[in-house]
Amino acid sequence: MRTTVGIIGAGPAGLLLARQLHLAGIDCVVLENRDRAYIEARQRAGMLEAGTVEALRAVGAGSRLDAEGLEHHGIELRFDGTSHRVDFRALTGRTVTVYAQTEIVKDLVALQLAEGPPLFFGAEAVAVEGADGGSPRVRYRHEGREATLECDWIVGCDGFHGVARSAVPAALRTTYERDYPFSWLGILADVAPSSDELVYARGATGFALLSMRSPTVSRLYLQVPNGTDPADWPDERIWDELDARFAAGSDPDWTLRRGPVTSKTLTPMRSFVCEPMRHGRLLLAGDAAHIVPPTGAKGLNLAVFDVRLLGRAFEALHRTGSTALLDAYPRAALRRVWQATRFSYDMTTMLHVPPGESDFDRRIELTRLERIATSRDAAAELAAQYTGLPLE
Ligand code: FAS
Ligand code: PHB
Repeated sequence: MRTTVGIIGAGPAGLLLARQLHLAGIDCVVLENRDRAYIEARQRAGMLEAGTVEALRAVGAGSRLDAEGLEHHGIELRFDGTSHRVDFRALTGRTVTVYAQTEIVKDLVALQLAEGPPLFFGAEAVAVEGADGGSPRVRYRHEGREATLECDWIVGCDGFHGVARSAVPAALRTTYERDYPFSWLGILADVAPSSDELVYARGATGFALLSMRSPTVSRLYLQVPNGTDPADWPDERIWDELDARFAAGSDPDWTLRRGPVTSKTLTPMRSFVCEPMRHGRLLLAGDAAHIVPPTGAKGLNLAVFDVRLLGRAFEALHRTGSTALLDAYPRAALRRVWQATRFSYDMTTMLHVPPGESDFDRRIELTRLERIATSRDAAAELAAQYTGLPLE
């Protein structure tokens, strides 16, 4: 099989890139190792920057998002007996939208199956070859046999555990990593959210986040030790600990509504960046190149930013023959990756309670939070990063 752009992975990055290329008249193929049901059910992100909403609308994937997405104008921070709302609209003029990554994947898969380009499920890429030579190709397994996808370009959108990144020679690859000493226990619950906006809380025993998926489904996260077994957290224990941590705010009458927990997943927390995001005719996008702790709600949005740059770059190449934007991609993408990595690191260290935290470190983090609560400049910086820096 031969195509112009071979895309490995049908997560948000791969699917959005395929849609952009298809609409630009650029031939591409997507290889996805899982089946459709699996990728559409994988519980992950939920908070979209305005740029991500724009990008989905631009490719015709915005109608359900516009109908069901929840536009938010701010978030609430709770810590040390106080509550503080960060008003994104007033501080930046921008808003964010809650719409689950699972729904984005469903919307893009439906469009691609209806209109193309080819999307092969159960197609596991096993190697990327020839990226730095004249014949880039992806070797993959599909329906029990080995096959090869010959390409002009290959984009690795295969996530943190994919194969594309390893095709950048180790001698040319630099990785930057930090693993955090805690994880998130994420739950879905059939109960109306107890707040209209997201609540980030730094309780005495750890972090908690109240998010949502709809007016009747809550999404909540709880900081837990690494290696936690979700089975050790029955519903009552989860709700009790969430209650204790959200009580860090100033409203004694606020209550956390409880309901049946329908999903429990453990997410380890790490920061990871791979440089460069290109090797010859192989480009990396999304989690294949970078991972951020989800505290800043950047992971999915960074993946979208990468493929917005790539969509423009391939379109320019297709129209004019110029590779200038492709050549500029690694630097342009990494500039934003590092901004998001720093922001996500700041949000994570400020809001979590690491094991054995000293009194001094606790006071430092509470002082950082107090600065955001009392300084318009500090609040504006958080709001600018959270809502997403402009595309340019
Ligand atoms: P993805 O990992 O989504 O997609 C990669 C795709 O490639 C997958 O479908 C995979 O099956 C496929 N693939 C892998 N290897 C392959 C191979 N060899 N051949 C073919 N296909 C292959 N972000 C937030 O902002 N907020 C959150 O709360 C949040 N929670 C998360 C929880 C978890 C458990 C994880 C892992 C991530 C979470 N993230 C969160 C980040 C997440 O949303 C990612 O940023 C987002 O999925 C990135 O999208 P992609 O780059 O497309 O990678
Ligand atoms: C979510 O709704 O899944 C979500 C929102 C904000 C975050 C992380 C996850 O920072």
